[in-house]
Amino acid sequence: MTPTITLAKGDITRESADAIVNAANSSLLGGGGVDGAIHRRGGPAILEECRKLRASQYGKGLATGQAVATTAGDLDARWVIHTVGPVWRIGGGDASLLASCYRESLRVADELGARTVAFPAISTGVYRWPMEDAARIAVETVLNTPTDVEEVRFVLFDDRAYEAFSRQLG
Ligand code: AR6
Repeated sequence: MTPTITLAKGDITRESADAIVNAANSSLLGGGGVDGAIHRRGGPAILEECRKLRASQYGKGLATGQAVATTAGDLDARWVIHTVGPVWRIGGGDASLLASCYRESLRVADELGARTVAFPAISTGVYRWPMEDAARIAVETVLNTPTDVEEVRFVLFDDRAYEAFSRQLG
């Protein structure tokens, strides 16, 4: 099935969904941007599970393009799915890894039985991926990934991001 794609503007930590995706880093131990906001509002239970994941399966950290779930703590969701986007460097970035973030997050969502999943615009902040290109990869990947997820909601922090995603759906 192809999920219905919806767009929302604002803070993803205010959303209600089965799963909220976090644009994390490979340490899984928090950071700025969405990651910081999710840990702040979600509370310490998320970090506690992240630490356990580091101590068990992910001693070397979570690889770029991969995804793993924890509790959502105090967020209005059942799970947070952490994924690590690729960094945009001068000259470009590995688009297949950015696509992989969306694909792997949906795979994890399917394993959990999540039906609604909220995504931020992965890699478009600290990791500097150009918004227009990131929006294209995000929308194309979701539309081309078989999943039981019924709704994918892109939660965009500002007008620029919202408009870039709107153009992809237009
Ligand atoms: N809700 C929705 N979107 C947000 C929010 C929010 N609360 N806050 C920021 N954004 P970023 P990245 C937007 O930097 O580029 C962290 O330190 C933001 O405007 O959060 O994947 C991690 O620990 C941008 O469009 O993630 C990593 O080290 C988008 O979310 C690194 O940043 C992604 O920006 C990951 O960098």
